[in-house]
Amino acid sequence: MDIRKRVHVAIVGASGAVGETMLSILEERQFPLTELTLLASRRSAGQTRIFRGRPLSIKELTPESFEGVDIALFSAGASVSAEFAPHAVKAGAVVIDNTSYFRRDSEIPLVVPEINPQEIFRHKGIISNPNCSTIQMLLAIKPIHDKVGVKRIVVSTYQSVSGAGRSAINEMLEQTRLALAGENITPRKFPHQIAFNAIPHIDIFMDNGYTKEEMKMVWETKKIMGDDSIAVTSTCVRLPFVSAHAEAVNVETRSKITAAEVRELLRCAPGVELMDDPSQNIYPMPIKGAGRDPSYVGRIREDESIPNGINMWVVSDNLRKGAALNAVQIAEVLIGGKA
Ligand code: NAP
Ligand code: 3JM
Repeated sequence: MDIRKRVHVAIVGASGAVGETMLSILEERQFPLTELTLLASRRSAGQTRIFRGRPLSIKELTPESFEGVDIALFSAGASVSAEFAPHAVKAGAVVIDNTSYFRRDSEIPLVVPEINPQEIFRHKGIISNPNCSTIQMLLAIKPIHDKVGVKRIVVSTYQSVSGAGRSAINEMLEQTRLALAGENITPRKFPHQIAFNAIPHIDIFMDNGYTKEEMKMVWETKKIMGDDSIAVTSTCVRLPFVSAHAEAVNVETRSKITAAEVRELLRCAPGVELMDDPSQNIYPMPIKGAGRDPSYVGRIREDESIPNGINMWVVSDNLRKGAALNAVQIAEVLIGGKA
């Protein structure tokens, strides 16, 4: 791709929860476009979406969809990226991929622009966007790692249903209505009833007993931070609210840092907003994070069970910073704009 100020962008998965959020974010941030192409499966081809006040029609994704496209934002699932990202690259586009398909490939940059923007420019056609749970956690971890070194992270997530797509949101809302009416519930998207429940199972189970979502946090943390020595262990749980993920994050550091020092660091950390005043009942919650850009951090405390430890509570909108916004920020760096 030539480095130009205005570019032709394609969104693959434009009718989905992430794709529609990409559309809003490109509009909000006045992304410099020459053209916007919306792509999805045959199921939603022909539907329209409003962009900058005008209807744009969704086209069916084919191998030929990428002619003239400079940047292709993919969020239609791992198998779609596996099949179609190579066609986009062949046509000369840079792919920014929201799926897990390429994330562990050492040749492919895995980028959070506030943390490792320099990685963007070593791409060979594809740049991966990390998992939502990893992005929001690392925005809070990075300043601590730079200051005192992070040895080990123990994280438990409280993830909203929108992370599993539009059909998952609808299923949770419908199950809630059925449960309140005392009617039978048949799970479809989730392995169990999600309404009024907590499910410790996101993505598939791996041979080691962890879920793939949990392992993504382990693998992606090391790659993004460029430090294989950071130990990570994770438990990922799905909860019945629509938007934003929350995380209880325990960090063991290499040397001592106080809670006040962490607050000071995070007050001016890029992509982070401190929300930490227990005396006023102020701390992040999904209803505060939804629809907003930052990774909110609060409940910062010293872990009194070990010499060098910090506990914190991190909340961010999984469809925005966790997916669409991070991808658009990568595109902005690519074209030489703001990050
Ligand atoms: P979603 O609401 O279910 O939307 C899926 C989108 O993919 C729809 O636009 C759908 O089009 C399209 N699609 C599905 N199969 C297709 C095919 N064979 N060809 C073309 N388009 C196809 O899901 P979502 O929440 O937006 O998530 C989409 C993907 O983004 C996920 O599978 C995941 O890989 C990734 N994701 C990443 C993060 C992250 O943390 N970075 C977070 C959430 C999701 P139709 O309307 O035509 O079916
Ligand atoms: C978030 O098609 C798929 O297998 C997609 C599953 C998925 C992913 C993923 O693995 O790409 C759903 C929701 C993610 C993600 O960001 O890792």
